[in-house]
Amino acid sequence: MPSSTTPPPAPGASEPISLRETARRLGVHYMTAYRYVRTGRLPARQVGQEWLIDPADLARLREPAAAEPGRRARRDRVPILIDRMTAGDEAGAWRVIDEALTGGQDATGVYLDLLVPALRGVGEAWAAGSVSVAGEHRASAIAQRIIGRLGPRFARRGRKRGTVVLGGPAGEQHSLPGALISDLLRGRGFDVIDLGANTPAGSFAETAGQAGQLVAVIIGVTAPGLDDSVRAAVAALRAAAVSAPVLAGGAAVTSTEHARALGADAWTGPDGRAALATVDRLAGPRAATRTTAQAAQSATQSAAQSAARAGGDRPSATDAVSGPA
Ligand code: B12
Repeated sequence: MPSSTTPPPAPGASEPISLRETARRLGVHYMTAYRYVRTGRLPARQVGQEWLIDPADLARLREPAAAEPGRRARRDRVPILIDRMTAGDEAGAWRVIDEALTGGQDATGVYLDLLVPALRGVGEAWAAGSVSVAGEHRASAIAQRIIGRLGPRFARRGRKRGTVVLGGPAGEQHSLPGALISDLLRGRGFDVIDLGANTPAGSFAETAGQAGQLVAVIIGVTAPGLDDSVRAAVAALRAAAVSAPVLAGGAAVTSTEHARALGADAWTGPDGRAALATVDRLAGPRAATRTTAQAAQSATQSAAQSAARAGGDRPSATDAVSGPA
């Protein structure tokens, strides 16, 4: 046994090192090194009370900062958030969000440029088998908590621009996309009634029928194979003589043509920003005096512009404006 005055032997080059040794090697305060670990920036495993770090990870931690400081750090948050969410580390996941907010990203940016890509990343990892079903569920639960904490930031005072009713149709289990879109719409001054996932067709009609100053009903579908369910919701809205435009959106509705084939008046467009632009157009100054068909035509143009801007494998603008309103 070494005496208490003898310094501990230096660990071998590849042996795991303590947090204190990590801080010393990085030239940072112990608490800074601890924050790197808690935010997932530095991989570590906990043995009893102690964190152990692979020295090779210190080099990886230094490299990105040296290469491209600002931009790199922001893009690097998505994989860190995926890592924290799938590990079930709510505090660590929140720290990533908090860093983004204190770094100047607004709540809309946090949703669309951090949380949405992270959720998609979780899905890819699950599909590739590198994250288990349990990991995906842990990540979903943490996403729900993050949305709960960020939601109040979207509250707007003053006169509302009208009401949007949205939800997932019967059979749809994904509620997070609708919760995100709801907050974003609230942030633009709308009252939003989010019916959540798995909404019976008749409940869309009942809610829309009771809503004051209804701007639009959005049926959001993420899971594939639910076209009939969307058709049933649209049919119930028509049967109840709801006069506001019915939009179909979400990852499983891919074009204006698709939305119309489901009976909807228009498509939200391919992503969250497009959906906001589409609803904004509907609620424009002349919205109150327009017919459903005119409003839907306007929404279609907005979706087309957004699809064209999104580019890549998104549907083309021609696709989005084809066919009569
Ligand atoms: C979390 C999750 C779940 C959770 C949902 C928890 C919850 N409370 O929401 C659970 C575990 C329940 C789940 C279940 C399933 N899931 Co899932 N899930 C996901 C995951 C990882 C994240 C979903 C999410 O919130 N995304 C973030 C949102 C905001 O992104 P987004 O969908 O792209 O939304 C944008 C657009 O849709 C757009 N938008 C435009 N207008 C509008 C309007 C509205 C109203 C909305 C909502 C959106 C919208 O704006 C959004 C923001 O830009 C995705 C991965 C992914 N790529 O998204 C898989 C994913 C969607 N799931 C998938 C699958 C296969 C399933 C299951 C069928 C699995 C199974 N075998 O049981 C079931 C579905 C059952 C059902 N019938 O619904 C696949 C779908 C593949 C496909 N397209 O064919 C995905 C893509 C995973 C994958 N890579 O394969 N899932």
